[in-house]
Amino acid sequence: VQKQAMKLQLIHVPFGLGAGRAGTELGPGDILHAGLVRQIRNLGHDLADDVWVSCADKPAAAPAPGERLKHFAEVAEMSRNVCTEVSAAVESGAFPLILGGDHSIAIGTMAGLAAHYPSLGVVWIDAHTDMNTEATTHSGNMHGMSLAIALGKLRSFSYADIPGAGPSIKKGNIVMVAARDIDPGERELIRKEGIACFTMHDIDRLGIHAVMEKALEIAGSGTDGVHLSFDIDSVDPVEAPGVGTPVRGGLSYREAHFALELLAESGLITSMEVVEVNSLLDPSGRTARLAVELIASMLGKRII
Ligand code: Z70
Ligand code: MN
Ligand code: MN
Ligand code: MN
Repeated sequence: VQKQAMKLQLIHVPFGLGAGRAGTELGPGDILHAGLVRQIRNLGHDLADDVWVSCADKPAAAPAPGERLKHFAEVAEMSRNVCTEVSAAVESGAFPLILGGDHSIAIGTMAGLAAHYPSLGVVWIDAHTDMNTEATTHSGNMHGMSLAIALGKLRSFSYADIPGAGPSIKKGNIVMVAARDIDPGERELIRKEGIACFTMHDIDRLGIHAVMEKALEIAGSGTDGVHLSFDIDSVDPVEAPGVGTPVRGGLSYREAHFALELLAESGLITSMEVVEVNSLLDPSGRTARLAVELIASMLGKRII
């Protein structure tokens, strides 16, 4: 099943202050350098002019020791700008493809999408669940909180603080895939809220095909759009070594591709973001090249 040609809007978000280590701010440049535009054109899609979100690259101040929301001012400003650009892309009729950056960029992405899709579904493919709040975080890194913020679970930051944002995301519309490194407070919140979470254990047990079918059922029924948030650290570090927090036991090369091929086939996905590529930790460049290949699978590339 070849996907229909689409108009794509690349939105680059060179932001890394939500992560604990430097380098993800180089992600958009590294992914472009790995040949993204050529791949997209080969698939027959149209590209609108690229949008670059201007982001703080140097923190205004070092985080205080024990800070619960590190670089909060910078994350909040970036979130407002991403929200505006993602919203504009949807309005223009384009498929937004957002390139991070660390996973805190998803705060603004989902805020902007929710303004247009009042019942947004979210497929969150990640080694982590990014469900920490200011009360549960051990690191203070805001890329570990994006989903909790989307659900309205932080006291000090919500979509109400982002001009033009939609409402917070409904918990029944979210599904996590490939999780294997969950903090105790995150586990508690996921259980309490009853959020769907397919861990690597579930993928071992059921297979990636069945897991993705269930994931699509959750994010795709009763929703008016489905966002794919793809953290490259969902893939095993053997294939994706250039990530800030590598966790062994991740998706194999084919599991990752097949998952995205199935999402493409479903025709349900209305936006995508790819985050956490850190080529400073991968001089070989294979992580950025993998990101390009996986994006191509999501955009309709088939083996034959
Ligand atoms: C941990 C935290 C995280 C990504 C690391 C890790 C979060 N739960 N997310 N890498 N993408 O610091 O909150
Ligand atoms: Mn993440
Ligand atoms: Mn992650
Ligand atoms: Mn932790």
